[in-house]
Amino acid sequence: MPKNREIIMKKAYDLKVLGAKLKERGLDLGEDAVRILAEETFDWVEESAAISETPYDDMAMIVMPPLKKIAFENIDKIDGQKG
Ligand SMILES: [Ca+2]
Repeated sequence: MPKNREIIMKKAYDLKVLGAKLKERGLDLGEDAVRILAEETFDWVEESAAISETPYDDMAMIVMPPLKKIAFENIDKIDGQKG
């Protein structure tokens, strides 16, 4: 599936835009699927940073807690219900 360049993001880290882009490419993910994807991706990045030789990803870990907080708050809004 080709990438859709028509969907424009106007608000930073807008998951609705990401969801729309993924749906256009054949991945129609609900809140639970997005949460699992985010949890595993964050874990994968953190585990990689811990064992990699470059110090740059270790520095990036400083922003992980607030980034994860923002991400999971937004993911919780996907189905329009709390939790
Ligand atoms: Ca929710």
